[in-house]
Amino acid sequence: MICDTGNSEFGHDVTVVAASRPFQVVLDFATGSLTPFSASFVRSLSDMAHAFEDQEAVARVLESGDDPVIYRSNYPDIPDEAGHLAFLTTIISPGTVGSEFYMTKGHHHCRDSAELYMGLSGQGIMIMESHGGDFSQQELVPSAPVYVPPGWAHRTVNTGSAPLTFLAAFFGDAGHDYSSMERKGGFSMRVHRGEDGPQLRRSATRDEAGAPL
Ligand code: M6P
Ligand code: ZN
Repeated sequence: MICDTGNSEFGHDVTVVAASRPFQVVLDFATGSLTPFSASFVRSLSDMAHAFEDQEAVARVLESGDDPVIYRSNYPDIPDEAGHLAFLTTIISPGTVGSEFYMTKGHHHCRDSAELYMGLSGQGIMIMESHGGDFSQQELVPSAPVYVPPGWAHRTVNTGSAPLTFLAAFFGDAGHDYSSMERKGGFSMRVHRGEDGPQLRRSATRDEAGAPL
């Protein structure tokens, strides 16, 4: 369920399975595939160009005729209703736009509610920001699930040289709200490739206190 306009990936019909009876999927930790009951969607750079800070770098890539896949997600058809537990796998490609690592768009939930992330392969960082502007980061690696409390926007960043795959589970009626963070100018911090590894840098759209400029 999307409570924004302009994000239809979760809106299209998926007829692979109705979760009214117990079912099981086979999860491949290396590739993130969920079989046999899943549909998938892909987000390429052109689908989320504004998420990246360096707009000149975005333009250079797109004008060269390239439109790299930033991430893809696989999901079974679970109703977007209270009481259900939706889950997906997401695979973020390795790479950067300018110096900023490939990442998800990042969202709040329309109904503030928690989410659990479990790294499957690769390595990354989750950045999280509350409605009030508190910031938190956690590594996302296999064997160390990350709990995102209600009211915290969340974005996942691939800081490694291999694909980052993870599983996320959230309430069926949570919904995806992208525009709240966009209205603030995006997340207050961004993850860049630094000389000694991943480096967290304040977003150019935010002042020292994290307020939108
Ligand atoms: C995780 C979950 C999904 C989300 C996906 C991509 O798998 O949180 O709900 O859609 O990551 O994140 P986003 O939609 O913010 O780009
Ligand atoms: Zn979420």
